[in-house]
Amino acid sequence: MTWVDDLRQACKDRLIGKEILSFSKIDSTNREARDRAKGGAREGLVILADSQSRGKGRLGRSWESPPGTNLYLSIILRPPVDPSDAPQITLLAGVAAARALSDVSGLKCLIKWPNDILLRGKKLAGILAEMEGEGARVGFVILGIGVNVNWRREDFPADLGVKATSLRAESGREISRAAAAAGLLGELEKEYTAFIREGFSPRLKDEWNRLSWINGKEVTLSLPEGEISGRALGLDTDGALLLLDGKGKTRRFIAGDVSLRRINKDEWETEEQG
Ligand code: BT5
Repeated sequence: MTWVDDLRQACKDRLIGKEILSFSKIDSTNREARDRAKGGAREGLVILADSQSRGKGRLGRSWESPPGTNLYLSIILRPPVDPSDAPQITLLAGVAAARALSDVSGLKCLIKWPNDILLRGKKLAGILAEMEGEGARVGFVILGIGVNVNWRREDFPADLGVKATSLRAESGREISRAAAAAGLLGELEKEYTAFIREGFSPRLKDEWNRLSWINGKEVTLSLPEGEISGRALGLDTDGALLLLDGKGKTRRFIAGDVSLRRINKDEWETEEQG
């Protein structure tokens, strides 16, 4: 993959992407990154693949990963934070991805809590952050991101047709994978280093709320004990999602515990039951 050399050039002086391992085919970049992290690989290592045979989503779901067209990458992070703060990594990655993908395409990409990037209401990218604890500390986080870049609509599997999209399908033009990946890793570097310095800052919270697709919408969350519906109010100061329930009570939810199941009855269900 020659475009990976351009990406390496763009990332050579950064923490994230200083070293990039590229595979033409792999089962899952998250699996590979996890194995390498366990073996002591340094923070910032990026595992990239042209295609995946077992790309992972959350809760045992899968990620469609055809060759020659999209981005599939995983980053090893070693944040010095409590495990309870690890879900904030997904939130900062959402901000970074929405901004980078908007910049490279000129189209407005938004975040659907907790881990999707949407373009015109359809899923453009997904984030999968997997944490490994070391006692009371985070040992490492594998931050995996899949982005549909040049995937043609006619090549989407039938079941994704109505709910997924790609940068090319929406912009009508080919987008450089090197440019998309360099922008994405660059924004992640900015947000991650700020997070290490400042924690989950008011600036990051405000930025997330500005890029949120669900704020103000009626949503249904799937919890282990059942479903709860209400109006999404946006993130709280610590990154919890605030939901105004039917009784007028504001409730808080942490990404990672729950998934968003429905946005209004007339819109497509955004997630299958896990
Ligand atoms: C996610 O899961 O959205 C996280 C996806 C993370 C994928 C990256 S690729 C690089 C790295 N290595 C991995 O092995 N994984 C990460 P979730 O919220 O569970 O969404 C999964 C659902 O999205 C599926 O059940 C489908 O409905 C849908 N889906 C699958 N493939 C898709 C695609 N390419 N584009 C849009 N939607 C897709």
